[in-house]
Amino acid sequence: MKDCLFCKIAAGEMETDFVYQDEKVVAFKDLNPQAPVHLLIVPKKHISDLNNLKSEDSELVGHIYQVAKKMAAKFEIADSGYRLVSNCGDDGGQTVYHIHFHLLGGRKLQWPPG
Ligand code: DGP
Repeated sequence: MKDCLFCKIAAGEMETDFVYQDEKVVAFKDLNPQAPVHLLIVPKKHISDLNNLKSEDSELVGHIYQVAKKMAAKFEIADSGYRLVSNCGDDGGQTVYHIHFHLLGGRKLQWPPG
């Protein structure tokens, strides 16, 4: 989608160091990390937010979870633990309206989040 930051990143139109990519998703480090490991896992398909996820996207979301598991192992946080989170809407803290999943780890995370 034109003018979507994460569409541009996923299409390779912006200087980005991908830590993972395949035909469906890309993963890269968050610009503003909230933990020692903070990756964003982003589908190449433009879906604005969780409210706009269709049943046909279920396989894609399952794939994202598999990629998250791989990245947790790659970044050595699998054993200590980590969090996979997708913010939705204003109250949810979403700032980029292209669905994405934050993979956070490398420190003890607080619950409930602020
Ligand atoms: P959210 O607030 O849940 O929509 O998360 C958006 C995240 O995207 C936020 O943690 C900062 C990150 N971000 C925004 N712009 C860029 C960018 O250009 N590059 C990278 N690597 N991360 C970005």
